[in-house]
Amino acid sequence: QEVHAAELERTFIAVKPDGVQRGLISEIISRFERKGYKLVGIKVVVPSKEFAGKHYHALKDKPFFNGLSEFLSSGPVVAMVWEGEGVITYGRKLIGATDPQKSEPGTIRGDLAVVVGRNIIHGSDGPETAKDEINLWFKPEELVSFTSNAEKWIY
Ligand code: RTP
Repeated sequence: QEVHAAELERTFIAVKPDGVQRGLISEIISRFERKGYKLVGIKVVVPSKEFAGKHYHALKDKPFFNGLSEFLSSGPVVAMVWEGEGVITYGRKLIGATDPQKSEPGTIRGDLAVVVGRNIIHGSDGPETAKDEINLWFKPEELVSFTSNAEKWIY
């Protein structure tokens, strides 16, 4: 079956400051990479609180919004775009439930985090948010499109 890179779905994934400080960047990248997803954009940034607020704009009425925006801007974040069939929904599965107390073992949060305020990773929750978040964090020229040799063995 022919699958062209340009047609594949993309999602925004971020290792939050707690994941970076705990040395979990490579562990997280590894889980997405081994699954068969393709990294098409990556950078390390310290977002401003205003930028973090934009990222979490859908949660602006939540009581934890201020603390959450402050936390996301408290240190380096690894911002990434991953590509592949079903990557938005399956990426959320790899990540696990929002509250690590409820995430299954085997998921990133289930294996590596304990409380909801320090759940180490973010992943877009649908096609619209994926598009918005990718546009917020990345310029088009910061993303690549390529066909890897492994692809014919994955699809
Ligand atoms: P994310 O956006 O980070 O992938 O998380 P999510 O979709 O699984 O969860 P969402 O409801 O969108 O919440 C975003 C982030 O807010 C923090 N949070 N804190 N009760 C709390 O203190 C609380 N609830 C949510 C978490 O860091 C969550 O990932």
